[in-house]
Order: sequence, then structure tokens, then C-alpha cells
Amino acid sequence: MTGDGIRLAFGARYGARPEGVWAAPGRVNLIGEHTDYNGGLVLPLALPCRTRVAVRRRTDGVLRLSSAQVAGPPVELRLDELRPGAVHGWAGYPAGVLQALRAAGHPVGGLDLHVDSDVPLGAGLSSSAALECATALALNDLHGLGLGATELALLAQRAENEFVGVPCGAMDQLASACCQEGHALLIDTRDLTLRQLPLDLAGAGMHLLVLDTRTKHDLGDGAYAALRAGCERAAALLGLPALRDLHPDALAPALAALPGELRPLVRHVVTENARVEQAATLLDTGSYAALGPLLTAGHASLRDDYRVSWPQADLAVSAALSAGAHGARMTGGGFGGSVLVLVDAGAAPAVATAVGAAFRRAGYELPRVVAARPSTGACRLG
Ligand code: GAF
Repeated sequence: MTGDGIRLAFGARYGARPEGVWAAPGRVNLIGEHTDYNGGLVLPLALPCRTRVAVRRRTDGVLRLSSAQVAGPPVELRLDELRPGAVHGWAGYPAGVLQALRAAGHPVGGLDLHVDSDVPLGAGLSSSAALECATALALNDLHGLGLGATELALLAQRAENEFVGVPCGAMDQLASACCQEGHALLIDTRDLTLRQLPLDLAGAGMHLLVLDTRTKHDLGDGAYAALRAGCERAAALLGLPALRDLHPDALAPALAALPGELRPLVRHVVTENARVEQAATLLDTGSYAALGPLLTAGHASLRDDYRVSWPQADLAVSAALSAGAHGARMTGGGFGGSVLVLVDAGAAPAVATAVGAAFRRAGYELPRVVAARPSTGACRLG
């Protein structure tokens, strides 16, 4: 999928040249899951897979959206008809970004947009955030809005919250918009401070294996919203603005004061924030192997407390650990998607083979290996 390829595809669809091509990556979250809507810490990195958009402005208030991944004619919408929940499927993401910019007072109009992406869909690797961020950057550049990467990411999150209707946190959009090549991005979702942490696994003889377990995940089905609501209820019962404000030393009495069904959620969020802090320290010192047990502890917490793991993820984690991985965990929102495995580079093929063999024995579709080196965030390609 070259820049030239998407330009040609745009021309074939719309009979004109695009004004430019923009790209934004998928992400994998190293650690810090379900903390971003609790004011907490996350530590994602951008993947080399990217979503590209070729765009040309229109002056007639019409929005035409097409995708190389979706057969059929472009989706055609009128700007004055854009309403939350009115656009279904993939087109809701770019339409939602346009609407979020307009709602924020930015003078953006209609456009023709063609998408092409190699970010795996439904794999928990933020294909939707990649599409949102590529669109947001395109509109920012074409209309000279002058917004920074963080502002664009927050507008993309707003599109997903308000237009698509998924109450996600800001991690995925911030990762797709702000990550830098060779780095993981430590995000404090409370004050939006970002710290680029060098991540040279190859230099340390290590490898991050990302395995798409081919179990589709969907954040829009209500389970994610219910978890977020549970966390917010717990914080309110504790008299805190957010669960980020619960210090680990105060965890035990806080749990005792909460209804039983909220306790595991709170325990996960508080311990996960602490794991992100520890992971960031390990990255600062290049102590990569020591990350392994933290990742595995994070998985246990997501499986046993937050209950968002799924059978293929649990099997992949246990098979990878048995085959000698330093650590492994599910990544992303859960209920399907991908697993990451930290492994010595030389052992990566054997670990991947061991996971595949375990899947075959269990009768699961074989996992797909996704390339995972820390890559660049959203950018203009030309
Ligand atoms: C999904 C959401 F979109 C993120 O905001 C985050 O909550 C994540 O699940 C869980 O950490 O990717």
C-alpha cells in the first residue's frame, strides 16, 4: 500500500487527484489497561501498520467516504445531516471526526476521502483510532487549523465517545497521534503529560511478539461501558474524583467499604497504575527482562479481577510462558483481540510455534503474528 497506490485508488473513485495523503498507526499497549478512563497511566507504542487516508475538500456540504477494505460505492452523507448514531460501521469514524471538529467551532466542510489500511480489524490494535487520527490530521492540515497532536487526539476521542457512541478513554487516539519511532509513550491521562521512553528491545536482544488471537473484539457491545460505569460508581462511593486518586496504601480499607461487585474492578485499576509506574522505571533503566513478570501480573489481574480476558488469550499467555517467554498478557480492551509476549529474540520463533501448537490442540484458529516495533505516530505522507 504505497502513497501512489492510494492516490490512484482515490482518482479511480472520485475522478480527481487527492490534495494529500495522511497516515496514522495502530497501537499495542505495553501495560496500563482500563486505567485511561480512571485518570490513570498507560504505556502504549505505535505499530508499523498504518491507516492511510487520501483526501480532497469539497465545497457543497457533501461527505463521500470509501475504503479499500469495504466493497461497494462510497458512503455519501450531507454535513447538515450528521448526528450521533446516524452513521453506522466504519464511516462513523471519519464522519465523527469531521463532526467533532465542527462542534468545536472549526470551519471544516465536505470532502472526498479514501481509506486504505493494514491495521488488523477487530484485533484490539486500535484500527478505529488510526482512522480517526489520520482523518483529524488531514483536516487540520487542509484547513490550516493549527491544532497540536494532543488536541487532535482528544477531538478523535470525542468523535468516538459522542458520534460513534463508545465511551473509550483517550489512550488509543493519543498513542496513534503522538507516539514516536523507537519509543513507548507514557501517558498520564489525568493531566495529559506525555513522556517518550526509549524502547530498544532489539538492541537488548529481545522481541515483542504481538499475536492476534483472531477472536474479534467489539467495544460497542456494552460490556466496556458497564466496566467504566462500575469504576465511576466506585470512585463516587469513595468520595474520589477518579480511581487514580486511590493510593495503593489505602486500597484495603477502600475495598472493605465497597460493594463486593466493585472490589475487583478497583483492585485492578489501583494495582495496574502501580505496574505502569514500575514498568516506566524499568524502561528508563533499560531493564527489559524485568518487565516480564509485570506483564504477566497485569494479565492475571485483567483475567481474574477485571474479567476481560478470553480463553484464547489465557491459552496464549500460558503457552508462551511455558515455552520460556519473560512475560505475556492480553492487550487492549479485552473480550477478544491480541496478546503481547516479551521474549528473547532467539526464542521468539519457538515461543510462537508453541502458542500455535497449543491453539491447534484446543481447536482454535491459529493466531496471526503482527509486526511490533515502536513506530511513528500520525503524519502527512505527501
Ligand atoms: C480500549 C479503549 F479504547 C481504550 O480507551 C482503553 O480503555 C483500552 O480499551 C483498555 O485499556 O482500547
